[in-house]
Amino acid sequence: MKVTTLGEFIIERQADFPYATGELTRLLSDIAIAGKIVNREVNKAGLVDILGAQGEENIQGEQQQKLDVYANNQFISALKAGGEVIGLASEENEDYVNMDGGVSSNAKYVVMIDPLDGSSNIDVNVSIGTIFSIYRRITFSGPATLEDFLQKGSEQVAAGYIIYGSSTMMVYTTGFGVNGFTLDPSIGEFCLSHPSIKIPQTGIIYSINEGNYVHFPDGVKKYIKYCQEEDINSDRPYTSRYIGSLVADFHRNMLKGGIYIYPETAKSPKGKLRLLYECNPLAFIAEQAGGVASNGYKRIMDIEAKELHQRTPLYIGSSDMVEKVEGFIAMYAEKVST
Ligand code: AHM
Ligand code: MG
Repeated sequence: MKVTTLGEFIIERQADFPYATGELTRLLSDIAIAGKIVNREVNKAGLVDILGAQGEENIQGEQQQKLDVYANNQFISALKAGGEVIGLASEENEDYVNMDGGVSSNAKYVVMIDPLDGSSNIDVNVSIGTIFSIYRRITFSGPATLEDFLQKGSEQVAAGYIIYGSSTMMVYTTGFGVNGFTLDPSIGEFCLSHPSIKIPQTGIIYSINEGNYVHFPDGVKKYIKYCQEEDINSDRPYTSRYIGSLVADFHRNMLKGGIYIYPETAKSPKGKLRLLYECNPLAFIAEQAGGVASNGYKRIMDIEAKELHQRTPLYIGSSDMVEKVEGFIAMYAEKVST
């Protein structure tokens, strides 16, 4: 059987766009190469002295792990050298990194990235991921400015993730469906393994950190009880699966059908996850695969971004399931207001 590599696939796709310049193709290839390098380090994390905390906190006040820092540096240097990116914002940097000057002077894209999400799982050999989001800059020249980064998710040109799991995969969309590529370590190439991914319209998996139950909004509490009730017609009770690694939880639910929820809580009224480099890119992928991504009230990709590290509640996955929980949230909100 003929194997299609990621490189071949993006070049074949580019041929459908006669005016394409190849810049996005090169940018995606740079991300894939940096991903392979990060994968190599993740795979040998138990072997070398790379495990454990770096001893510094990032802008969110969380402990940075050595591999977070390593991954951040890899993606920044690959994209700087590639010359297609004018600026990059990362979960690991308080401010965005400007890349103007040199090979990037005429670059038209900005990238937002979570270089290693779920990093608390590194030390215990659980799947982690890289999430990225690509926009066209909206300013015309010179260095990137904050407004280039604060675009709505609906303006994304491409988005994707790399999951470092039992195998390593890159999944991405440019707005024409979602395709997944599994890394074949013997040839060092991502190979097309999951063409045209579609999220089942409904599923039987719900993923949420139930330890926070007492802090959840009432609509979410009621939805969880609904998931746990017995009903043969709708296959309930559903199955609860929560890894605590967003990419892995999302990936499983996309392939099998399910919902991932990180709601606002009494402790974190804006939720935990970040809009620009965690929620928007996964929302773009979810929608392209036929799913839904919401903050409980509205589409994630319609949210106005006001700051780089903005947080939002996230309800994402199979359309019927996200709509169901939105219904519970709306029902409770009505009861409160009447
Ligand atoms: P991180 O960006 O600091 O790694 O945190 C994001 C992670 C997600 O991968 C995961 O879904 C979530 O945080 C888990 O949070 P919690 O431990 O509160 O359930
Ligand atoms: Mg993260």
